[in-house]
Amino acid sequence: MTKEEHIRQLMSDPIYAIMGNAELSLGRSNIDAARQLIEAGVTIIQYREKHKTWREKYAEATAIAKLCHDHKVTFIMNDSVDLAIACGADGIHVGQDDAPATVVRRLAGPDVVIGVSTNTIDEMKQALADGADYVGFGPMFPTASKKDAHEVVSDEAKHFALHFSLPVVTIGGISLENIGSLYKEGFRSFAMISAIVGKEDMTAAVQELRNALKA
Ligand code: TZP
Ligand code: MG
Repeated sequence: MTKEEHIRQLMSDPIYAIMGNAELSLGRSNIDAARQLIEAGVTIIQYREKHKTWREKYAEATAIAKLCHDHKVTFIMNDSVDLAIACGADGIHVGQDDAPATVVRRLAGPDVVIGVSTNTIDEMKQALADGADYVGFGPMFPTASKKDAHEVVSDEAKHFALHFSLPVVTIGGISLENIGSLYKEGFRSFAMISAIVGKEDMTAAVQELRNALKA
């Protein structure tokens, strides 16, 4: 798939699953989690593993990238540009403390999707100026999945995000109970850890989230 096709997928499928870190995934292996996510019909998967060695992540991410490519699933690597390039990821997602999108672009080339985590209006503007393809925006709600998460986004930032020129992927504390409220506010893309890989039956979890968006 081309970069444009991946971005289209990101804009048309509201569900963006983040996996990695077994303790957030009921102890599943990352390969099992990826396989189950693909079976559940997820089309955007981010690999976010904060504990393993580079070699371990490389081996795992290479296998998951292949699974994703075989199923036309967009595979995004969190944090690490070198891992993303090495395993053939479709995209790279960087935070405010990681390499800026300008540098990621220089290293990874024109064909990779770049996402940047943002919490404020200034961070969204900077991501756009730096050449990001989409922004992660949050936390929308309090979350236990990220120890150093920022405060929940302001109403002003939400308003800005709803009119922003880049695709906005909301994140942070999104659940079956509150995803509908974000949809009603106008948000169309939702990245989740606990509401998907934190559930025993991920197929049911994804289906319920999709149903909640239709309701
Ligand atoms: N970035 C901002 S909040 C967050 C990340 C990675 C955690 C999201 O996890 P959950 O379980 O969906 O709240
Ligand atoms: Mg990061």
